[in-house]
Amino acid sequence: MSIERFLAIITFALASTVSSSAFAHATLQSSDPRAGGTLDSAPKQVRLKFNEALEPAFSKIKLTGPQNKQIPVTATTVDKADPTVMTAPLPPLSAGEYHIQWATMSHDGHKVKGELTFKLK
Ligand SMILES: [Cu+2]
Repeated sequence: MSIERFLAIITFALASTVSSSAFAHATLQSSDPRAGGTLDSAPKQVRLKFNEALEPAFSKIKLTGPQNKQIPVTATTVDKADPTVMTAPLPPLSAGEYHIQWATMSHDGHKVKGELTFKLK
């Protein structure tokens, strides 16, 4: 291998490492209610914790209840003290299965979304 080719490979490897860490997407790390959980009492809010800071303008939580009914979630907020966290207050919920759908964008401009389910006794 020539020295030029060797340097080209090293440069490419370094560039890939830098870009993958600088442009990693926001990923959900934990949630309350937690995914797949069964609750004894109705949660008062949804709290989602991500691995990086979120853009408030693109951060939204939606809730679907039993019989696929849309539950109005009025205000999704990105925590000012910890911008990796978004929360939304919930109206009173009755027993059944619920789906939380979330969408957000990290500072690198990549939009991500996901869904999780919980049950209320
Ligand atoms: Cu990204």
